[in-house]
Amino acid sequence: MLKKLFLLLSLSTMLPFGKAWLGCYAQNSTAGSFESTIQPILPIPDEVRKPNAKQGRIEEFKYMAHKNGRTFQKHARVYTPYGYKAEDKKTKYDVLYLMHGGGDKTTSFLTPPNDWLPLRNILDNLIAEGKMRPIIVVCPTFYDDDENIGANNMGDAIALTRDFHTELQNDLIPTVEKQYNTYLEGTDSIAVTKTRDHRAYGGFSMGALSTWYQLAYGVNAVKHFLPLSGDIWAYNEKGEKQDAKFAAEWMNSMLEKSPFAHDFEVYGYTGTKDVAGNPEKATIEALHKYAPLFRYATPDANLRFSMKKDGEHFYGHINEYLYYALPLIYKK
Ligand code: FER
Repeated sequence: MLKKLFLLLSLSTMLPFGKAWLGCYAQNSTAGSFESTIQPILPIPDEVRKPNAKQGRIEEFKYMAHKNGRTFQKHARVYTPYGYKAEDKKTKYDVLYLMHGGGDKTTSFLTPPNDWLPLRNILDNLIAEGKMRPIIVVCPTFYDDDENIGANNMGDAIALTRDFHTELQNDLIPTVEKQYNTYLEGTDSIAVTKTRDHRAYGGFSMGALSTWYQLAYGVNAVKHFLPLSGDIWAYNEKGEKQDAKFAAEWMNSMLEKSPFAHDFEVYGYTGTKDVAGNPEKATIEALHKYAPLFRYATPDANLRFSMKKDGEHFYGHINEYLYYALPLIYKK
């Protein structure tokens, strides 16, 4: 039985890589600028950067959160695809939750500055071109709300990302998935678990950390995971951050407790010039080596990983990763 883990204020340690790992890379690298174990990676087509005529909508969604004996209002951004009709209750949609990075907010993924590759254009274009099923995207915040970001330091952010799975399960999923046309029937944990195949969770940087913690603590609620530029932060009982091997073994021991230990999938992405690049690579390598519940580079893989050459730590590149990943999860 694993002792309770404590979280510390510290950034990830860079770890060296063995030859076997690099060999695995060379084998899977492609002519494009993106190394992948998933599929050949082509440059992002220019059309995808432009708005499609068939555009989805982005709305503000308000809900009540319950935390540490407090009840308070929070909000999230919700993308509904082109053609979504609130009154058509028979057409149901899968839901992707996307968590922002440290110091960011609910608008960071869906409405970033215009010069970044906008996620909404990617979604509109992939859906209009028939490359993926239409889905609903929900962008919440692990902070108490967008307004209080400045009140939280990095130490808070680690605890907030670790604990967000409780709010997702108890407050956000039951409200947002009842308001919108999704597969959720009922609001209790059994109803949430029953529909986990229709739910994905991803995030950037500290949002990627929240994704790893969602996998560790909340795999019963979610099946598909997208850690984008972030590694697993795991700690010993003294609160000291441990290496990737420890983190991988910790993750495996957490998953072993779930009936869904054999029913989840991870799509990890990062970039070679990203501060999280080597740390996430080390995490994936360690999961492959030390976490038997993860199958990497096998025909039945549930762990996939790609690195964009020269990819950096910002949403413009992160959104490119979603362009590749979403059609894999939401096959037509
Ligand atoms: C990482 C590198 C950087 C990571 C998170 C960060 C969870 C976050 C940095 C920041 O918010 O300043 O590997 O993994």
